[in-house]
Amino acid sequence: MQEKYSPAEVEQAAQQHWTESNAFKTVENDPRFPKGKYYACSMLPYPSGKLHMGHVRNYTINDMLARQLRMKGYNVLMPMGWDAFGLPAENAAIAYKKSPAEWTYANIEDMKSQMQPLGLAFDWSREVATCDPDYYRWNQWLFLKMLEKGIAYKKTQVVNWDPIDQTVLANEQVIDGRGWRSGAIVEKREIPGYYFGITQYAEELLSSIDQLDGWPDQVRTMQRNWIGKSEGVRFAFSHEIKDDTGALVQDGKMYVFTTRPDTIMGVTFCAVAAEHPIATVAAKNNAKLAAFIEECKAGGTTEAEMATKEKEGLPTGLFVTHPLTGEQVEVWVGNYVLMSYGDGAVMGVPAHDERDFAFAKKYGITIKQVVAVEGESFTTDAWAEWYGDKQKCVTVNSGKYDGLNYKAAVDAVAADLVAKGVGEKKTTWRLRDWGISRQRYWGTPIPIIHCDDCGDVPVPYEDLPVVLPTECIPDGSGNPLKTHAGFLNVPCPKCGKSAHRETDTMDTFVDSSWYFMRYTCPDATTMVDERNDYWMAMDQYIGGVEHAVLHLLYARFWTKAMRDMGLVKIDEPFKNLFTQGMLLNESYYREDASGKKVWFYPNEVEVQHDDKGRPISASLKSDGQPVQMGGIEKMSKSKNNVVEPKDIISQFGADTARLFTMFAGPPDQSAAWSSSGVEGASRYLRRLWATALKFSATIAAGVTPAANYAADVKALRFEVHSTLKQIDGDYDRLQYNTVVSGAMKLLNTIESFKSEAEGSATAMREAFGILLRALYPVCPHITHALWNELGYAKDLGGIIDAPWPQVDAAALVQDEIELMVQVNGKLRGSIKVAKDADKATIEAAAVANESAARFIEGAPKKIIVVPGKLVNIVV
Ligand code: ANZ
Ligand code: ZN
Repeated sequence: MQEKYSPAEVEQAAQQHWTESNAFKTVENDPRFPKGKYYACSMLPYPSGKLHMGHVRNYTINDMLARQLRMKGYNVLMPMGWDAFGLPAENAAIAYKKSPAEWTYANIEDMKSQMQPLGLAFDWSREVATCDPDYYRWNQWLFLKMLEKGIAYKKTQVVNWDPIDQTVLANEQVIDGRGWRSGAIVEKREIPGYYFGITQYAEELLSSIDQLDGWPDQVRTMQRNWIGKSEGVRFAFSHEIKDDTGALVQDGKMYVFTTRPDTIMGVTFCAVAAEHPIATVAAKNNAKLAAFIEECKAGGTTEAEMATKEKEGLPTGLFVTHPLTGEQVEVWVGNYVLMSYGDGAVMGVPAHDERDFAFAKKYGITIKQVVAVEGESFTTDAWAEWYGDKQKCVTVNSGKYDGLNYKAAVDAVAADLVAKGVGEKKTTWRLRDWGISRQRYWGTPIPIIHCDDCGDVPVPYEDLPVVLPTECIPDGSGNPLKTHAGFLNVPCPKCGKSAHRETDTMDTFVDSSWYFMRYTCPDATTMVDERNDYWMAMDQYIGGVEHAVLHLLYARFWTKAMRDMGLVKIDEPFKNLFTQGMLLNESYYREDASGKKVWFYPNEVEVQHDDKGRPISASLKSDGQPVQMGGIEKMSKSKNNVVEPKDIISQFGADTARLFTMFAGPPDQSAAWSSSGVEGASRYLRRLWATALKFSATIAAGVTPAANYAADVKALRFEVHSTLKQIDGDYDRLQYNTVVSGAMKLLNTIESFKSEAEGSATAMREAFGILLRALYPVCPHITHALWNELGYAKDLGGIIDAPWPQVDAAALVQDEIELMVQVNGKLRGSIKVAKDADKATIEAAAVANESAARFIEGAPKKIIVVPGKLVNIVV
């Protein structure tokens, strides 16, 4: 055995062994694994080219899970792939004048080579890159199937249009209303696009969230809110408002949707969205209103923007009739009314809707209370929460509806509206159909051919895939497919006349909606085959909480659509979801003359601490002058606080990098990088090596079973098995930081064990074998080496498939137990007594305890024994 731990040698040898033995190749129904399949997968990365420590943390979580479950007898699948289409590749192409394909494939190679030294147990034979025609042909295939089934369809959509670059912009490319590259004022344009009818699945997507009990509650709530089911009433205000042609606008009915029909007698105005037909009519002869409408249309329309924006509006001078009171109600245009929700119009009840309240206060509109809560008083001075609390409310000032609770009032109002033929109960959803058309080059081509005679013709199945030309170098001005004759010009599949291909490509969320199924059968000649039935549903999915809504919802929808086509048998793709936390790091900066922040690498900086070890100031090592402490921030290139895995690996080895990222904190929470933490992890592994060396002869001698264990050996076994029990529980909960602290405790216990009494060698061999296996999923290389060096492999085979150690219940039975001794409730010492000692013996031992005795004068008043825990002496 080598005297000194050399991570580079150890890791190289272990990885070579795994590669040569094809150790991570997974096959279905592998008879070596009696417990059956377990599919554990990390969300696939975007191949940016750079692997960062955050990736290391995520993949180590995945790797620990996979390696431990394999030892427990599961057939574990852990694949990896690349989310390879998308905008950054096009931007890089513009910057470097390279095709997105070249850039992407080079990055994949590069990132893979940065992943390899980490020793992750990926089955690379199942690698998928979503930009590969063998993959995206099935996006196209399922798109065509969805068209056939009416799940996919075409309609016009409003997009951000950059008039200089002649291109559609994603929301994040619009900065302060201007194109990110051209600086041109962005226009909203209506253009045709394809949609997936995810709303057809809204009810099921919502109700089956209840079954996803292996998902974090937070994510389930976010999904529920995103789907946003609202139950209420839809009804019409009648009116005489006419358009230019003299026709009644919307047949004289202005529909609204409300979740509070119980407040209908409190309506004092109505508000419509800027795009509503009544707003259009009113703006004809009203320049001020027309300008306001234009302003509203240009502004952002995200939920967040709507919620925070100052409520503004203008009256239209037009009136509608209240269906129950017959009163005339003025219509306003309000910037908080969304055209895309409900009917784009609301009944304004300022007393009980917070937005209407703010609006009415601002414009002096009447506020009329129509519901009350016992014991609460109403004023129009300021908004109070209870004004909107429907569950507690009873109707007041509402004529024939007075005195009803929420449900009764809703039923009564709805019944009257139904009787008048102007409304009914209705469920409204926030969820919208998924627009998948992107006017972009680097994505899956939408398999449609446009023919002047036949219209939009689906590409015949046998002509798939529609291959994306890979040689284009976009220059930022529009989609290069639009001028690519070879791609564009094709005969119409129906009539044979010359026609042209659709040049839009699919949203990259399509790619990530099912890649995890393709891993199960990457070479299948159909979209998926029976291997997918074996592996899916996935047992554990691991990824960032930033995907809590869109990606996970799309993947759930896609799975249900595939199920309805008979392609899969499952209803939900992911049984368990784990959302890992981010890795953060200190940041340091100085402001230059212009006030711009210049950031320094943490290792260029010396930090001064106070006597409690808290950082108080920092200075630059090179000039000794102070720098500002920027706090602990997400690792980011712009703040110079990124730590590169390759630097840590070359200095300390992959096992240290992995150990640190797991020890840094609970995996589902963010954790801070710390150089001293990394050094600590490295020291621990050197100690592990040294301890193995020190005890190697004892461990070798320990192969013979012991007939009996001396008392101090029993104490060792008690420590080891109770720690193992803790570690087992932590593995089950993916609480890997305390797995590491358990392993640290085990090493301390082993290191300080000096006995040569009966059974000591056997117990030592057992203890070290448990430590190595407990630590193997975190640090697979060093434990692989020591397992072999210390001779465990002779009995148990390589550590990769060694049986997971069992807690020996007998070792947990203690002959002696420790009890805390308190005097007047204050902890003063502890005693060891026989496990079955009687009360008198315990009391005598407690009173005799030296450290407690110092606080006792004369005879104690009372002694209380809490069995198994403590003795309290009252004096
Ligand atoms: C009157 C009312 C009184 C309302 C009250 C609420 C409280 P959720 O729960 O999100 O579905 N609303 C309807 N259509 C709208 C639109 N296009 N843009 C903005 N707001 C709209 O919200 C439903 C409520 O949002 C509806 O119920 C309506 O205001 C408003 F005390 O009607 B309510
Ligand atoms: Zn045709």
